[in-house]
Amino acid sequence: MKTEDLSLHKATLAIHAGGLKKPVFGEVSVPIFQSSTFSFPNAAEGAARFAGEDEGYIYTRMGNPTTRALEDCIASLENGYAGMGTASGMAAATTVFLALLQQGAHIVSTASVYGPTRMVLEKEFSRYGVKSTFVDTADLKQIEQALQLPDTRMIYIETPANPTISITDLRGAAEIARRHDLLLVVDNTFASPYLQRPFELGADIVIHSLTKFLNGHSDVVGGMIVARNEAIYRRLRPVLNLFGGTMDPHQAWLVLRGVRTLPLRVEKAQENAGKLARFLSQHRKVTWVSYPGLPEHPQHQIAKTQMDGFGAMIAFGVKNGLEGGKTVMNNVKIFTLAVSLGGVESLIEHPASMTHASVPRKEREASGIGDGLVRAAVGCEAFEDLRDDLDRALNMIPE
Ligand code: LCS
Repeated sequence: MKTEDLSLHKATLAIHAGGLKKPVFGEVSVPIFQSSTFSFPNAAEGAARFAGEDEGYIYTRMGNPTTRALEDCIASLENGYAGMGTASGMAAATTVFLALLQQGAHIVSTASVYGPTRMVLEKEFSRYGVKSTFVDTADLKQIEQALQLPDTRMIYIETPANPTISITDLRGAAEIARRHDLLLVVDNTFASPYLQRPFELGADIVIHSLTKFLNGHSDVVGGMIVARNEAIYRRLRPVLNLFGGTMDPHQAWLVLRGVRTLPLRVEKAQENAGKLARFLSQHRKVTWVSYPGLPEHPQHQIAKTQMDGFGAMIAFGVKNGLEGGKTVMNNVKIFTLAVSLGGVESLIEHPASMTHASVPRKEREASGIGDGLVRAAVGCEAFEDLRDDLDRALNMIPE
């Protein structure tokens, strides 16, 4: 499926990967093939496409040229075999669970994952007999201890994790998965393939919420599953097509447009984030900062070896806990108080009452998501303006 020259730099592939195999008019941008169905030149050809003997398109839920261009692009950036566009990041995660976990199966996952990823396993997949255990996967021993062999079939890691920004050693997790014949699935949303490529570290499946850095403009919801090899792809694709959580071509086109500037946006946003993390760690109203680029981050060394940069997400605590956090969120003017991340604009939010409110308090606190945690998704504005904005809002916290 891969047709790209993978020896090229990711910054080049982000711009060039995933064109049409046969341009129609020599167009430079991939067109939007806004067609639900595709005609067959004759009945034999229609039958051949359904039999999988001919690669031509049939029906957009089963494949579309614009969506395919994005799938090829992300698969190239990840060094994977093939991508599968999904309606959202949640559709990517749930398709992987649907396809690969049967009744009685058990999954071990990062405690600090995106709240709905945890909830869909604990509340929904549990109704079908799928068991799940959430541990601090930054500590590899906890993964090993949580295994319920032979029922455990999958290790599902989010790194950097949402919202604690803790880092899991992917090579170590892959070693555990290989030793016990388990699948390693990595949610690579926070890093993006520009900063981290889990297949190179031993993962079997990578998923993304494209809504974030890959699209980058806070105007699309979408997801992607990338398979390491053909065998895994063949287990996933029919399930995605049958359950129907597939991507629309217009959605794919917008994300493809966003991906073309991924390297520029990520470089700028993480430069801002690195400077802001240092600024916050010295601010007298800030009690702690979690950013993998800071030497005091507990997994700083692992982040250095498995990532090409430290990303643009920061978690921090302020004096007066939640009340202090509310003062900051209600008084910023350039940061926008909103969930999501990875857009060119900087956002700020409170996970315990927003993105992770669906996780019961006890589990939330055990996962390191205290009421005082504020999450900043740093964008591409001028650093000085972001710094002054946070400084002014922080200084409004009473002594
Ligand atoms: N994985 C991660 C790491 C995420 O952060 C999100 C969404 C998803 C998967 C789900 O993707 P979606 O279906 O929304 O495209 N994270 C969000 C967040 O932190 N704030 O708002 C959404």
